[in-house]
Amino acid sequence: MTGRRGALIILEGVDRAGKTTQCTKLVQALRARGRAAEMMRFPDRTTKIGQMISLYLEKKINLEDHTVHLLFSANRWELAPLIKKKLEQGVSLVVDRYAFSGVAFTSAKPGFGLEWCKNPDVGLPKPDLVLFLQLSPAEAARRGKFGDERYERTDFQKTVLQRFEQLMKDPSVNWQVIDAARSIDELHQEILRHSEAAIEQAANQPVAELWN
Ligand code: Z5A
Repeated sequence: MTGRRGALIILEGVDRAGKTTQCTKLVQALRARGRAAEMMRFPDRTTKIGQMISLYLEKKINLEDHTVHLLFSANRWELAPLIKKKLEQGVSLVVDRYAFSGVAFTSAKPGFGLEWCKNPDVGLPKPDLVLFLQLSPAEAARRGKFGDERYERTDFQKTVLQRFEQLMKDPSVNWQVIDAARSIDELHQEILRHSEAAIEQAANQPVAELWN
């Protein structure tokens, strides 16, 4: 690798925690500071696999639970070469959901263990920073009702949060828990501070493999 690489920064969190809002603001702020930065999101609904996932989330088609888990993972793998290329070109990527959502959502379904759920994503580009936007169900409810998509139900989201909490115990991942109940700007300042530190730290290291 020649030159400084970009950092892989992931935003995770429960429904309506403000991930998309913060990803957009973070990319704008990094660019304003002269850093190369781009946003990505998972699922990426623009690819063939992503279109199938989108139909599933919109409840227009049904898919067997193992199958859809593998499709979410395949959606990340199909973009993994692009992620690596951008990072090596010095572009920092700010990503709205990643493998952690994949594991948390599937393992919230009956009969799915964390380890099985993690396996398909083992070896993906490893994030340099995972920001978990923490928001209580009551506070999330104040930000509006759930939409009509699959998984947008209070009981299911509570189990998803428990699974995220299990994943956050893994010290091999650089988790930072952010109290998302504050104003958009307060949150943004904290997220920017963590991101700047991660970008500096990642600059001279090779891209590692997740859960390997
Ligand atoms: N899924 C999966 O099963 N497996 C996988 O591998 C992956 C995903 C990757 C994708 O949904 C679904 O797929 C998701 C997980 C599953 N299912 N669920 N639930 P998506 O990515 O298309 O959409 P989303 O992630 O569910 O969006 P969201 O969670 O609803 O929103 P958000 O990005 O966290 O929040 P936002 O859009 O930025 O803000 C929500 C509202 O709150 C909005 O009106 C904002 O103006 C407001 N907001 C934001 N921040 C604040 C603050 N600080 N104060 C007050 N109001 C705020």
